[in-house]
Amino acid sequence: MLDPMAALSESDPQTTDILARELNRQNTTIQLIASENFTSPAVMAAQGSVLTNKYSEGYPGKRYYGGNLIIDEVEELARVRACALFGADHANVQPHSGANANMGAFLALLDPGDVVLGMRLDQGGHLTHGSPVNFSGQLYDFVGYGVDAETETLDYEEIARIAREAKPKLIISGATAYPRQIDFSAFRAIADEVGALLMADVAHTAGLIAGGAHPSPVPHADVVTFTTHKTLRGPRAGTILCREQYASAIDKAIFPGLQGGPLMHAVAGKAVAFHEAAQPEFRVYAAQIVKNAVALADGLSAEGFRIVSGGTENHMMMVDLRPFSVTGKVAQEALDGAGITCNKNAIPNDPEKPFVTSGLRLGTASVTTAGMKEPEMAKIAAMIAQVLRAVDDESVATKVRDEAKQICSKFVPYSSS
Ligand code: DSN
Repeated sequence: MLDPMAALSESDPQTTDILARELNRQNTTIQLIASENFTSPAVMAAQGSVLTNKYSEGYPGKRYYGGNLIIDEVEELARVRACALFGADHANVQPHSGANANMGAFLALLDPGDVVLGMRLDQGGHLTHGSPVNFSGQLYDFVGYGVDAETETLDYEEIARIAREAKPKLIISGATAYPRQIDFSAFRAIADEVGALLMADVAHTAGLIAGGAHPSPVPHADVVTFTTHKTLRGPRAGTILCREQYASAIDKAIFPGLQGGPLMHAVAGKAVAFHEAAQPEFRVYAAQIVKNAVALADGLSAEGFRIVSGGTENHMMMVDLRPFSVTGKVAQEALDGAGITCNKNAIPNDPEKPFVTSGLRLGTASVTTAGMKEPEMAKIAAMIAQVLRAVDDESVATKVRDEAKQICSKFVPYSSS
């Protein structure tokens, strides 16, 4: 039996040491980054397999190099499993990442200069939804929508008004920092009214959708993109789903349009992840992620934090830190020192610069994989409050770090280590 880790420790002690320390960090500190998760050893085995050795430009049955008969099976398996999991007509499982999946969708559906409507980055959208520093904002004419200033939720009437004015060729629904469910049927109605195509970027919620804990965009959107490593808990990569009429354009856009040889070890990891997400226990997992997010948001709210939009309906919450008079940057660093990993994040209409921010984005996919439930969320909320009430107090950081380690010792993501 191949044992890549044993081989590594024999041949390269330095790299082995780094991996061992990172494993220890993941096992002994609390992971609250909303876009992360602990993928399964089975997914990791696929990713660390001999499939990394193979060049497979093209698609199953139509490859440029020989020796792909077996590889074809794994890509077909991943494609069939993705379509079955999400009820889609077609899946392209080759995108190396979510950004590549989005770029592939744009290449397939748009010409440079076309008008696209997407959520603004400073309101919760993604870099690839038209930021001027990203290819999307440079190649296409993006118009942005945000959240309502009062409710901090999407205002579909306002989005419709902007769409009528901008007449986009494509509308993007989806976000990286939005704690509420998204009404894809409302987006479809807007797209139909203005004659636009509809793309849903569900990178964050793909696992919730697969597990029935968030509505699916598949019946409504022409194209759906997502990463496979967030709530879906698979390998670090991307996938595109689309209606049959766009299948050929999407496939051509990814290869040869955008990428060369696919990462077949990652494609195998996706096949494994789609299989895992189709199991009944994944539905229980997805529901628990949301329950944990609600519990964490409630706990933080009781501690005096302001939760953007008043709560959460998915795996994440946006925490306004201004009642504690700390910035996102200071809070992230203080929590890091106390064994709680999270990221600073702009909240809607944030007065601070993007590298400072007034907010934190917290997510519960990883802690839920580790087995934590509502009682642990209440403890974590109290620990976050203790640290952020005394960001310069090393004794508080030490006490909370010990507490985090103790909680993690009961909920170890990779217990065989
Ligand atoms: N970095 C991802 C996230 O944290 O949401 C988006 O690309």
